[in-house]
Amino acid sequence: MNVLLVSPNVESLPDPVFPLGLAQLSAILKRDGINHEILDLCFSDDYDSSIESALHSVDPDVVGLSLRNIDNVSYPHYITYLPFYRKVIETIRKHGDPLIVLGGSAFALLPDELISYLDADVGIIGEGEAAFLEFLRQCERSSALHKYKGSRIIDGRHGKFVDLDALPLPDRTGFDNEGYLRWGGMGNIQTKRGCPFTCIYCTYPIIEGARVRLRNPGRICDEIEQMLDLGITNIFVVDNVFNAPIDHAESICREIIKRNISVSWSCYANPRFVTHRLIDLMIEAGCTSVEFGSDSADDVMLGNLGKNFTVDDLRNASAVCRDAGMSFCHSLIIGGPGETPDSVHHTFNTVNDMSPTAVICMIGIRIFPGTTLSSKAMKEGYIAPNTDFLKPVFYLSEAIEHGILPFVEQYSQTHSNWIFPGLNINMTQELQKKLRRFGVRGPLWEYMRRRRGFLRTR
Ligand code: B12
Ligand code: SF4
Repeated sequence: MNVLLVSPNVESLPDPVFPLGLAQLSAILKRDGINHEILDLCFSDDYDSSIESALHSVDPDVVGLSLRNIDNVSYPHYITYLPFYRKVIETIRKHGDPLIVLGGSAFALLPDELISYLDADVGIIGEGEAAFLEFLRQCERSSALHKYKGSRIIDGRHGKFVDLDALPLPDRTGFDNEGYLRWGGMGNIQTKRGCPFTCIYCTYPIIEGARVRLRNPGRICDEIEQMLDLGITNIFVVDNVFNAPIDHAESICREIIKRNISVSWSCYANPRFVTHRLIDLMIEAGCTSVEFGSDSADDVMLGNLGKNFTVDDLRNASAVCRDAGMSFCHSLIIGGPGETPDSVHHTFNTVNDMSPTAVICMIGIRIFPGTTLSSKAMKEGYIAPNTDFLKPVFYLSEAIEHGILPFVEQYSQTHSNWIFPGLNINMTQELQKKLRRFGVRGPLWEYMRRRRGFLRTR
């Protein structure tokens, strides 16, 4: 049995992102002796010929496509990746007749819609490690692969979450690690899966489950050491929230310090679980920045969005980071249910007073089925029951709908450390390339305060 694992994610903003899920699947296939190769289209400058030559060299029975993003969830200038995925599949079909299997976070969000839009054979929802392997074993036993043709969905989430410590470490050897470090500024690692919190718009519990499963700090450090051997010196921790549970976060830092590992890293954090002790440990372990999933700095809006912290928690977390000298960023989502011009002004002023290194501000919330926001929007008549979610649909409170874009355009002119991805304000592809060319590593927002001076010197 020959397998080709494909990453068709060519998005380069905010950075090209290493396909960690595929590296994890590659490790599983290697462990079980299944012959496979990787085709990562991220840095290809001729997609058709990259696909053609991979098919020629592997002659795959099965092609596994890792679908990470549906669209860039950014309003108003959104990008959808689906036509590109369709083109990739069409090109594969032009050169052979392998079974096409879909998986990845994007697939988990819209499985029925994607399998039919992309005309694939099989789709696996959830963690691929157990379900994909089981499927390949079935294929091996069956002499007639064609019986799997025709859209079939396997739900890999049915109570069978994998034991993370029983997994082999991700196999990064078939990938362009140097390219990701140079142009993406970092590699990535996962220290847990699952999120127990209940933010109304969030898809993460659908993708990873609500039960938190932790990895052993020793295994995590083994993986970091392996990454350092590959030259990956800067890492993003992809956990939804790194610092909850707080004792797990502390144990990881202690293990990095104990082993004297020299690595720079950054992560997402929840402001409710920030203490001086944790932030000091994180800095000692090489952490250079944290990104808070704050969403708002208005207590009513935090409640409406289902957040489990208050504006006081945000103030405290910001003060702790400032005191310790840790770069920090607040990620905001403006326009949720109940948002008004007053709550927007309050949020902007309050966040500014916290003196963050940067702010990443999204306008409108991309609605996905299965979330509380989706049911609410349907109940309010904001979206119809037969809404086509393949197209980006955004929730934007009526009270701010008309004034918000001119307001942020104007605001950004005097706040150069505020990034508005949906409007390409203060972070563009040109700026990103420029900074990476100078060897800048880590999340680029870390450089927002220094940016002006940095560019002036050129
Ligand atoms: C960390 C993260 C980021 C970081 C990444 C940093 C880094 N250097 O790694 C940053 C901040 C840069 C980022 C940016 C973006 N992100 Co993001 N991100 C995530 C997050 C939280 C984790 C992703 C991850 O690494 N998971 C760990 C790996 C191991 O899991 P995995 O890839 O899903 O793989 C598993 C399964 O999916 C499956 N699987 C994977 N491939 C395959 C293939 C087959 C054949 C099979 C069977 C199974 C399978 O098995 C794997 C192992 O269990 C997810 C949310 C989430 N919880 O998944 C969002 C998420 C992936 N991001 C999302 C989006 C939209 C974006 C952006 C477009 C946002 C923006 N406008 O900037 C950009 C795109 C960047 C890019 N170049 O692609 C969306 C994608 C879905 C969607 N809505 O379209 C997600 C799901 C969040 C959401 N809003 O719903 N992101
Ligand atoms: S937004 Fe973050 S904290 Fe809230 S449910 Fe999603 S992953 Fe969990």
